[in-house]
Amino acid sequence: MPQVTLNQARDVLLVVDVQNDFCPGGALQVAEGDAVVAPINRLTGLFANVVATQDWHPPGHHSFAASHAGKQPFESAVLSYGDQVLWPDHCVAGTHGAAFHSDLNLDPMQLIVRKGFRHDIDSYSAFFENDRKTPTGLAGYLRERGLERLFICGLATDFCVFYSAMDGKRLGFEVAILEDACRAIDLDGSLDEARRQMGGVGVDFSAAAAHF
Ligand code: VGL
Ligand code: ZN
Repeated sequence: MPQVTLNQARDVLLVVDVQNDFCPGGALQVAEGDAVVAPINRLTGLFANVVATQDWHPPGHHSFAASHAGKQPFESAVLSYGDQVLWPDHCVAGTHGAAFHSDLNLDPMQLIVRKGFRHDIDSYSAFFENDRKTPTGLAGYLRERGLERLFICGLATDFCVFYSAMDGKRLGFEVAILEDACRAIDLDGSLDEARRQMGGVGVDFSAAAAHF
């Protein structure tokens, strides 16, 4: 869809986790994570509706490798709700690492959804925690506002962007990924797998930040 025409009454930009810990120098740095800031600042000026998410964990969160004896970051563990990648400590509530990148313009954000704040459960998706059923409240917010088509950008393509897109489709929203305003962690092929699964459920990859 080169040259995207927005329907401002029903379209919403979802800006995922553009936080210091996911940018170069951060605890869970994503290669070129900070490269999403400039395109996102341009996009937020074009959409009438903008929502952001913020990864927000208590100290000693269950998704942190350091909370599991003998486990290293990027290994997996089986938790009560299923498999979970174990991460370096990151996005601890109130710390510099959890803060948004300082160049990200927050003024257009109408709602900031914090997620991952329960000690025992991680939350990649903007819609559901990693048990796939505890809601964040975002679906109700979007529905009450009549917002039906999501354009997703931010970090990381293969985790929080991916799960948000899959859940968005599952909940009946139209979903497009602005891949040039996303960057990936790419753990053991996770980016290709995320693309494959998103394509399989009809997530739209044809739009890009450069088309606006
Ligand atoms: C994320 C891993 C752990 C993300 C958050 O924002 O993609 N990834 N927490
Ligand atoms: Zn996290």
